[in-house]
Amino acid sequence: MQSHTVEIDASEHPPRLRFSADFNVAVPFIDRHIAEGRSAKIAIRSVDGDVTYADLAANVNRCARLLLRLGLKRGDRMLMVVKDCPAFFYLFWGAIKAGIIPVPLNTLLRATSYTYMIEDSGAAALVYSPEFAEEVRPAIAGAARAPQIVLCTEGEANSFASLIADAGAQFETVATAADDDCFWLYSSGSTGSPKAAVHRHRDMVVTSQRFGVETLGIREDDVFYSEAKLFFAYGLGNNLTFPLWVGATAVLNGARPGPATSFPLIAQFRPTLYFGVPTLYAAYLQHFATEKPDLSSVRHCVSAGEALPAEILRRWHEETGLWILDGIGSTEALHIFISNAPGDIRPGSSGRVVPGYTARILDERGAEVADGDSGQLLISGDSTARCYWNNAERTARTMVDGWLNTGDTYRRDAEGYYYYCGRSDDMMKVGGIWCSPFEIESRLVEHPAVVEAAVVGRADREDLVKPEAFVVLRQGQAGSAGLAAELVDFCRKGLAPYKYPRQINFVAELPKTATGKIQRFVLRSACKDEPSTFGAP
Ligand code: 3UK
Repeated sequence: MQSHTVEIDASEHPPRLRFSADFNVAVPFIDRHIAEGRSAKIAIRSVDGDVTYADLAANVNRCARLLLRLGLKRGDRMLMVVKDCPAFFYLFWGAIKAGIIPVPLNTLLRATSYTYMIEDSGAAALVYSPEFAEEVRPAIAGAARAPQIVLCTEGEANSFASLIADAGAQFETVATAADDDCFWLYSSGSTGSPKAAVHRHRDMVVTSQRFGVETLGIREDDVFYSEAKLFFAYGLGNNLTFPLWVGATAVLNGARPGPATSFPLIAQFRPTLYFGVPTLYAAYLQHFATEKPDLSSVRHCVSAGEALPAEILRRWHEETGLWILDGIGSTEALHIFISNAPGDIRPGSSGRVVPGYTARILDERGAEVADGDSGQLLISGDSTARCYWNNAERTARTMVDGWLNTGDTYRRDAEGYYYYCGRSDDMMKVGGIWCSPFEIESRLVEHPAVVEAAVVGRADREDLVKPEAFVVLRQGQAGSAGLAAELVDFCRKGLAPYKYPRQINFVAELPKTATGKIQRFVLRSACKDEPSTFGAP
């Protein structure tokens, strides 16, 4: 077997994947397309122009050369605070080709979160898009140990764009193995500090093949469009991994997703595969009254990140004639491991187990539950993270004997369809993005009027979860709509912009256990029947 190749043995079901001894995943995803004659094919499209497979391969090589020339070494971490643009591809794949570990970060975060990740990762380099300078620069200044190399992607002398222009386009791939560490992705923790899932070279092959090819049926003539950004595992799979696995085309949106930016892209580039999140499907349905995009190019719509309410699926089908395939994935599993499939859709269900993965639902004692009963969902498969970086305790709790505890409560019916029943911790998904109640509470109590706060998720009219706060005010402070608006604004300024309570309830005290722990479940049930005091503006 040649180096850096993967054989797919279709005589077995699911087909077996065999990796060569030397295996650097940048070769099958980037260089293979040149060898297979796709040099002139367009790999990436955006409003800034097209990038062919030949340009992509050359720029990946230039990036790999540049990173080594700047002094980075094999195994070093390179943080990326980069918007969806071709440079994201060059950096991510260029680093991998050179044996450097790229770590894409959520671009919506604030400086304190970046400081934490700089310190936690011990990163040797950080690359950022100029749009995020305002949070990234103070984050570096505030870190106990700053990365030795800091690069802006464009717009200044010595930016990444100007430096790679001068680099040669040839590069000798650094030899790695399929099981070697390849890239990391941070995921939020319930206590507020994020943890990095360490992924291997093989993992992107597994997700592309198992979910991409074998479940969704992705093909070379597909055009991919993902509303979820590349820094999310969901977006990374949808728009960076899957298209490059089958030699297809990705459409990038460098701006915030929404009708104003997405609809023109859909009209211009006519995607065949559309990847959204429930909150956006719901928002677009609202928007259809005024404007409706031409979705006639789309073969399949996919949804993940949070459960897709059956009603949104029904209305989307009514309005567009298209079904949405809901699937559950995670940063730790890298992509979707239970999913609905074309021609096999159960509204309100996450679907069935994706080929190559195994799922178990366990009760509190660790025994498998009967069909119809709910319990903890565990999965195993070849794309799951090796560990969390620098967090043995968390790794031991979440990843046991090859099984990944998802933290989700699920039930399975007799036909093998899985139904989401909620989280087993206090974490919530807002618009498909993790939101820690603890983080919002910590921000609220920084406000001079607030003594204590508790945040829980509340389902809105569309059945999508939004954070709601219960706030105890300092003596002499009176709750008012004005103060509620001020607290919301205070959260929006200090936290990632989506992490703010949509409702504020002023209460005299919070329900607590004998040991003083907030009983969020009491507040959650209160949410169900009582109207809220003050809505967010
Ligand atoms: C929740 C869902 C119900 C669930 C992701 C596709 O969301 C992704 O990764 P994250 O690490 O979050 C994982 C958690 O999100 N969840 C995701 N999808 C669904 N709950 N129905 C769904 N369809 O709590 C899960 O544990 O941000 C999604 C691909 C890759 C991903 N990383």
